[in-house]
Formats: sequence, structure tokens, C-alpha cells
Amino acid sequence: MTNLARNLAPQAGARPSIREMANAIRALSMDAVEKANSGHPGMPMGMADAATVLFTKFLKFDASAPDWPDRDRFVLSAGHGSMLLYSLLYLTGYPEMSVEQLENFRQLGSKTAGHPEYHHAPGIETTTGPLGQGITTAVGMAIAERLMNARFGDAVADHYTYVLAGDGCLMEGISQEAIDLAGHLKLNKLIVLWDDNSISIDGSTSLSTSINQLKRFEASNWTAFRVDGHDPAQVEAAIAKARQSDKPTLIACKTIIGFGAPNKQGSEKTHGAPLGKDEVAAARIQLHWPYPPFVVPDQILAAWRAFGERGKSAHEAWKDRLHSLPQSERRHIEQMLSGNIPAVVTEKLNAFKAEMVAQKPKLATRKSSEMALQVINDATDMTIGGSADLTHSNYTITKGMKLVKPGDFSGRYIHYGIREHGMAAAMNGIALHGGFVPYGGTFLVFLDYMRGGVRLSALMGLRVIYVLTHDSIGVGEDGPTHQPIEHLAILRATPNFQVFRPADAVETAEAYEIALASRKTPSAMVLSRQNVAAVRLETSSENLTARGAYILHDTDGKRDVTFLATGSEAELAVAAAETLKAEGVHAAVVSMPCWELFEQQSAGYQAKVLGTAPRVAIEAAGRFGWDRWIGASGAFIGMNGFGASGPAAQVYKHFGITADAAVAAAKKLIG
Ligand SMILES: Cc1ncc(C[n+]2csc(CCOP(=O)(O)OP(=O)(O)O)c2C)c(N)n1
Repeated sequence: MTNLARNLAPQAGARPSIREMANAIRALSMDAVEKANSGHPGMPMGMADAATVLFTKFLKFDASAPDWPDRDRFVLSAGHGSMLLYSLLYLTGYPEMSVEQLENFRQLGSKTAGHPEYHHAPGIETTTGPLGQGITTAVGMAIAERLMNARFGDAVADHYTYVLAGDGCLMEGISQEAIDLAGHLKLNKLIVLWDDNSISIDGSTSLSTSINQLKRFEASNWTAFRVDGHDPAQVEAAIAKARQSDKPTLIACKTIIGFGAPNKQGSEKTHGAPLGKDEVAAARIQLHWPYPPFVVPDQILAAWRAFGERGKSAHEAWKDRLHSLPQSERRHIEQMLSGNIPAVVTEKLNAFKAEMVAQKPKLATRKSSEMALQVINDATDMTIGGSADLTHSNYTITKGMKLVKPGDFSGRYIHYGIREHGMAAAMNGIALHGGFVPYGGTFLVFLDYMRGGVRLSALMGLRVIYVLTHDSIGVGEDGPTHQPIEHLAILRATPNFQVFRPADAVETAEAYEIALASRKTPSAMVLSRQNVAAVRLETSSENLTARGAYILHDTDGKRDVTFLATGSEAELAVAAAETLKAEGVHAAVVSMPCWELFEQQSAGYQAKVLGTAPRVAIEAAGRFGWDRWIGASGAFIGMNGFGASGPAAQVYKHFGITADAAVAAAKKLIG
């Protein structure tokens, strides 16, 4: 140890202060950013004191068991400050977060990605980085906690959800959706620590906002107050008070960004760039932190590690409580927490499929979806339904479903309000929390309003089911603002996302079966407003939708042309094939409810289904993406631009999406 180090080090034997423990976060953060030559030191340095209070005085966690279901959740909504989280995970002794990981901050293959990524390391509760997502995801987590609590009581579920959010999170529009919903539902176990440093990338927040955040939160039915974020006693008192509130709480922590960097603190210069060698050296002196980069003195590390173990007894007590429950209740809880859907759901869906094959109903697929959901919701209590104020258009509520209400979480249907983006992120939170499978509805066209959340469902690999009705120009009179054209393409372009556009009730039931079994992939059910004819007329023991595409209507050996169709256009393809048959032309129809699953089939299966004859694709949406299936010589019947307002049948005709057009296109190809 150098002389300087000796002079500045904490007294041997003395218990490190909150400030000394917080300085470990500051030093690790500035050193990691410096080594990576990229990253954001300002936020971790500014919020280190408040985070230290939270982790050492309140947060219920057991670092050796990061997945303990009743742990408190900590969501770093200001994901750019990822080094704050990585430092805390290292200091408290979470598995996999070694000092080497901190040294490899932002490097390829490390667990310490630029922004926290779910699955990269235990203790990272959610992926954050797109500002505003974290706080909204946390609302979903807090809802899930209350849902579990309402079912099984405090003995099983009784934890807080803490969020660290910055100015950016609170400026994003999605945060209003989150705040409004959380306040309305009285999510009193949700506590947000706001890094109230008045700085964002461009400089002072006064460049772009004059809002009174405390009043904004209060107006949304929150408790809200301001403290000095560098005064541990004030932060501690505030969190203690928040935990007693019967509403969610905002604690504005007035902080100095980059606290400890003597020449740069308080300025946007610390937000997203390394401090530089000289400033790091100056900060070491300012913070009384004489140790080399990435070295935390034993005494301070030991204190942190002790806090990492403090929750063990609470964890053990939770396990004991679980084990002392009646066996059937315990099994029920364990099954929900395992995430496995009970086998009875598939059995009931199979029976439903058989019924639909027998009845051959002409139904809108949104209606088929409602019927499938009825079967599912009756067979398992794991599903949590909802809609962004389109319940009776999306058909997402089923008989017997009770509503989730302010302060009453015994129900299982959420009126998310007109908040598509908030709904998507909240569903991510419900899925991340565990115990439940969320599904939520809106019109397909409003996918645009929730893409940020949808993308994170896919990136994180969450089982979230989007029920997206009114899926084409078949919407009719509502006109082009409500007629999705490009939305299937963007969904299909999203990695790790299953897009189902079922053709009838049987395919709809099959799609739900797959979506429920897809533990690490979100799904969209893209559903028609208008009635469609049944196309699956024969019983099949196999889930054909699981193939992604299959021959719906075969020829007798010879094939002159192949129609590829999805959803409401499958019946047009079948009609076209029948017309052609009468004229001696052999046309096969391939139903393609899920491209992503078809891509996963063997080359042999794909070749058999697609055949070698010319292909005509029919889908009442834009062409983007179809060329890969129809090939260079194929034809596409669909939309070239935006739709138009008018009765659905007339709009279809107007845009030339008809069986006759399919027949004509086929004949032209065959020559
Ligand atoms: C949706 C979204 N828009 C923009 C960004 C880019 N961005 C990252 S941090 C930041 C500023 C955030 O300011 P603040 O929350 O005050 O963070 P601080 O400067 O205090 O670290 C911006 C604009 C982003 N990550 N996400």
C-alpha cells in the first residue's frame, strides 16, 4: 500500500460507512468505464449512496439464490448506468459476477454488456436501456407480486419492487402510462428512486422540461417526496416511509451526477464518457479511495458480502412456510412458479379442435381466439388476460374472469387502459416475475404504439402473448388509420418472435397451444375482425400449425400451381383452387400460419410443401418478405399501399384481393 493509500484507507477494525461502501461502487464504475473506454460513469457515481442504503438496509435478497421467488425486485430503469448494477452484484457476491467481468465491461462475450441484459448474469432482473421500459416493466412485476399475494397470502408472496429511474425514464411517454396504471391500481409495494440530477445528455434538463415531477406523481395517485440523495439518513427514512404508504411512492433523490469527480461532477460530461485518466486520479483523492483499479479493500468487500448473505434467513423462513402449506396448495404454487402449463390445457384444446372440425363454424378468428381462451382459462389459472381498452373488440375476456381492481388483485383480467406501450412492458414484467402467463389485446395497427415493449419481449425471450385483432383491410369502415399493412412484416422481421395468423378456429387453437408451450419466445395472435370460413375440415392428431406451413388442400399428384395463404385469405385460396380444378388446373393450397416455425422445418419438408410449381401468395397486407416464399417467378396478391374506408367486402374487391384475382394470377403464371 502506498503512503497515500495508508492515509486514506478506513481505520482497521472500524465498520465501513455507507459513504465508504458507496465509494466502492463509484470506483468500480469509473474504473470499468475507463478501461472499456466507453460507458456511463455519471449515474452510478451519483446514485451510489442511495443504492447503498437500499441494498444494505432494505432490499430482501439472498445473493446465493438469485431466483428466490419472493425476493425484492430491483430494476435499473436507467440502464445506461449498468455499472451500478454490476458493481452491486459483484460486491454482494452474486454468482457469475466476478471482478474479471467488471474488468471486461462492454466487451464481447462478457456478462457485463453495455446495458443490463436479462439472462446474462443472475441478479439482472430485466433488460433495460430503452429509457422508460424498466419503470413500466417494474409495474408488471409489482402487479404479479400482488396477484400471487392475493392467491397465496403474505407467507408466499410479500415483496417490494424497487426501481432506479433517471430523468430520461420519466421524460419518456411510456412512463406516464406506467405511473397512471400503478397509481390507479394502488401498487403500494412499488417504490421508485428517481435520480433527480437535472442532467441528461444534452445538458441541463431545463433545456427541455419544466415539469414538477412530484406533483405529476401525486396527481397520478402516488406518494411523492424529495430527499438529498447523498444523505444516507434521509434516503433511509424516505424508503422506510415509502414502505408504509398505501400507494406507490416516488422518492426524488436530489443528486450530483458524477459525484466524486471534482472537476466534472454536476455536468453532462460525466453522463456517457470515461472521466479520463487525470479526472479518475483526482476522484480517487476526492473520494479517499487510494486503491488500484478494481481493488476493493477486504474490509469493505467483507461488509458488502455480509449484506449479500443477510437475506439467507428470510429465504430459509420462506421455504419453511412453503413446505408447511397443505401439499395440494404447495404443489399448485410450485407448478405456477415452474412455469409449466398443466397438461390438461392441451387435452382440452384438442377436444376443442375436434369440436371445431365437426362444427366447421364460420367465425372471425378473434372470436375463435375468445373460444380458445375460454378453454385455456378454464383449464389453468396461470393466464392473466387484458386489453388496452379494446376488450370487447379483441375478445380477450372470457366468462368467469374477475377483474383486477385497485387494491384487489384476486381477479385475473387487467383493464390496461389506452396504454398499449405500457401494456407490453407490464406484460414483460408479469412474465419476468414468474407464476403467470400474460396475454393482452389491441388492434394490430397499434403495434406501432407498443413496439418498444414487444421488442424487449423478444430480446429477453419472454412468454408474452399479444392478441392483435383487426388484422387487415378487413377492418372495413374504420379506414386506413386502422388497417395494418406493414405490421406483419415488422413482426416477422423481429428475431425470436412467433407471428401466428391463423386461418380458422382449429389453427387458432393450435397457435395458442404452441404459444403457451413456448417458454422463451413471445407470440402474436394476428386475428381477423371479419368472419372467415372453416378451412380445417378433417381431424388431425398432429398440431399442423406447429409446422408453420402445411398443405391444406392437395392435388391428385400433379401440381400446376401452389397458393400460399395466411389467415382470412386461406379461404380465398381454397376457392381459387376449386375454380381451377373445375377447369382442369391442379392447384394446391398451403396454409402458412407461422413463417418462423416453417423456417425451422427440414429442407425436405419445406420443399415438399412449397413444391416446384409456380406460386401465388395471398395476404391482405404488404408484400415485404413474401418474395422469399414465392420465388422470382411468383405472384403476390395483397396491398401496395395504405387501405381505404368502406365495407370490408368492397374494400377487398377494390384492392383486388379476391379468389378471382388469385385464379387470374395463377393462369397468367401457368401460361
Ligand atoms: C428510448 C431512449 N431514448 C434515448 C436513449 C439515449 N439516452 C441514453 S441515456 C439518455 C439521457 C438520460 O438522461 P438521464 O436519465 O437524466 O440520465 P443521467 O444523465 O442522469 O445519467 C439518453 C437520451 C435511450 N437510451 N433510450
